[in-house]
Amino acid sequence: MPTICPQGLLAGLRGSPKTVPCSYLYDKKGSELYEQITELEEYYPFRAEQAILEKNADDIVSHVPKGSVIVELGCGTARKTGLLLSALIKRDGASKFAGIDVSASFLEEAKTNLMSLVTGLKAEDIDLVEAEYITGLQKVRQLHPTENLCIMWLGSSVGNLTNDGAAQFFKDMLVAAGQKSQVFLCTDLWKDKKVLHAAYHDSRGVTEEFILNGLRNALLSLGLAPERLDAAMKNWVYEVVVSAKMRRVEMWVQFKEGLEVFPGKNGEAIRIAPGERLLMELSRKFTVGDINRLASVSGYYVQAAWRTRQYGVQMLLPMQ
Ligand code: AVI
Repeated sequence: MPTICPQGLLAGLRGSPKTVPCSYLYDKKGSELYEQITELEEYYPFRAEQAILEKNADDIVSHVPKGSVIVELGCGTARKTGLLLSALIKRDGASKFAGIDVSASFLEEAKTNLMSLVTGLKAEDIDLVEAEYITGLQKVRQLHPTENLCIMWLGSSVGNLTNDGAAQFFKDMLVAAGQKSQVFLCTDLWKDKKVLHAAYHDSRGVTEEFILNGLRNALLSLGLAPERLDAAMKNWVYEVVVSAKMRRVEMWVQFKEGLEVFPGKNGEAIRIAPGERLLMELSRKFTVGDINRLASVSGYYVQAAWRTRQYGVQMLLPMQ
């Protein structure tokens, strides 16, 4: 999870359409709601990824050179990572892991989970790096100057970046990790619009609560009083748009009544007009062509892939 960035928020709220950085979605309540989302009937990506990892763990790790360090971006509680670490330990007798996350408590939880889930994993083979992803990768590279780094990015989180944002991120990753690295990238695939809509507009309203909570966090951080916010929230309407043209799900909030926010003490007013819609999150859904293009524009190629009709995981290697 990226850290809160007030400049990013102000820039987003002054843009058109207005946007909010996704970091505001993941406070304590937001992280708990996201965990609930992963268990929803309609939210298939979590289970689709898990099924591929369970079925193919041995084959996937056959593409990871012996002695590699498994690095996980945004490891959270590392619920799925254990599958690949166990497969590596079965093959090599040992495995090294470095988790990168901005939350110290998630990192500790990840370590506890992995130690109980993965037989044979040693505490001294686990590094916990509390940092943003790229800074964290630089630190892991310093800790392991010569080893191959297998960078795991699970959960299709790449889908929450724009096309250009993702390409830049992959380029930065390559600079930070160097040529002796590989990326294990998980991506949700483009599919039936109804399935996508339901996944982000679930019948229990958990995703709606997650998105509205993120917007509340953002406006709270600008100094809006909690009581005023709670009253204003009654006029917010959650909307999901599935765009076939952009191959993405867009999560919007429409304001039935306008709202004026003065950031800080003397900040220039931000005005949200009645009826205006604010883009809270986008979740891109990929085709195989999209994945190949993302890899090639950022200096990688797809070495191997494991895909179902719903979901894809792939191993990317730097082009030499
Ligand atoms: C974290 N990320 C990949 C989730 C997704 O599916 O885009 C976030 C999410 N937002 C609403 N539901 C899930």
